[in-house]
Amino acid sequence: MSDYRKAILITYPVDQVIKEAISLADAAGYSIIKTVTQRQLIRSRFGIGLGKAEEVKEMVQEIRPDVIIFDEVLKPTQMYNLASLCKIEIVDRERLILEIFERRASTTESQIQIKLAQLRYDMARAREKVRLARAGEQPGFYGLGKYEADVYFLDIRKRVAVLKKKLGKEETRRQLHRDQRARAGLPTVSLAGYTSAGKTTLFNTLTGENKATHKSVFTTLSTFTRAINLAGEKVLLNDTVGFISKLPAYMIDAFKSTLDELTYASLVLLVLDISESIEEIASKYDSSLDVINEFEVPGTRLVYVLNKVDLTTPEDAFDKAGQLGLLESKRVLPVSAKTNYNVELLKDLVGTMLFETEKVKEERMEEEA
Ligand SMILES: Nc1nc2c(ncn2[C@@H]2O[C@H](COP(=O)(O)OP(=O)(O)OP(=O)(O)O)[C@@H](O)[C@H]2O)c(=O)[nH]1
Ligand SMILES: [Mg+2]
Repeated sequence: MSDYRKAILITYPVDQVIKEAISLADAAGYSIIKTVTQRQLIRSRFGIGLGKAEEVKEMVQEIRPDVIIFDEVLKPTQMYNLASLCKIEIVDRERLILEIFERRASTTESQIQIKLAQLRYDMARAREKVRLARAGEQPGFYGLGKYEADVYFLDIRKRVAVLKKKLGKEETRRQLHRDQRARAGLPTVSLAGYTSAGKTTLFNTLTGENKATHKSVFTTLSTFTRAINLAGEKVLLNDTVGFISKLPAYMIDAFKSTLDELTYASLVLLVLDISESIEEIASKYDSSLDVINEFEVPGTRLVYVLNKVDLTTPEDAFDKAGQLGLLESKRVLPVSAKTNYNVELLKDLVGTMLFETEKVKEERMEEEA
């Protein structure tokens, strides 16, 4: 595809990591023409070691890519150092994810969230430039003096405040919906999990919807809710934004209002792509737990959906779930959102859990009354 920009990728020497970085790059419109790996990407000066950085510099001169993609979140100084050495633009993992979100954001809320995340990203880098300029390590701030730099910060701060206010309004709107649902007494089930685990495919299977699904990362960037029937009762089902590893906390923050649904959900279906290697599954599971913990979802409200079992076997799925220590919970089910395997069973499980816990709650309330 001709509108793809050419990139050199710097990443870790681990197959799954390389694969993910390439698919992130692809989703942001870059094609990788060369991959450089190193075991350590968080060294202080350039992220990579000096020798490796020199190698990359030569490579850049030789193959003339448009950018270097660096598969870690770089500090502004590291990014500046590497860019100056190689004389090329650096897109770190954070920037890359922002670029994908920017391309995909379609709802007002997600657009505001992206804009906010971008301003924070720019602000951190501008601060660093000012610091370097003051330390005499870098000439002026975009050729501007201290006064102009202050004006620039003030301007960003104002824009952040305006966006936050807008986002607040969206949150209020969402909260109103939530209150209405709560008043209607409808339990909510949220689908959560790493990007591409198959959340939306399962959402479509359960609701009969036709929301976009794709093999590419971050297909879904906003939450949808639909009502379904479980055990003869009406239940609301939520699809959410996918998770990814190595994300700075403020990115989770930017999506907090969307992911807030997790806090309010009666149950969270944690969707795992069980067809992947155990290492891959384990690392994605860890990243997912990090996010889920941010939203204070207790373990007892989690159901583990071992999705894409059509690409492997139920035995293999249970074996992997066992290695993750999930079997004791008894809330584990291999399913295929694609072939519908065990989807009815999943509905039964969720229905039982919801309405049994509801019953237990009612009984407890009656006891207390
Ligand atoms: N073989 C197989 N493929 C599946 C299954 N479920 C989903 N997929 C595929 O996995 C890819 C990702 O599916 P999505 O439903 O878009 O994943 P998601 O979790 O919503 O991803 P994000 O929205 O990016 O967070 C798509 O290509 C789906 O067709 C399954 O049960 N079996
Ligand atoms: Mg999705």
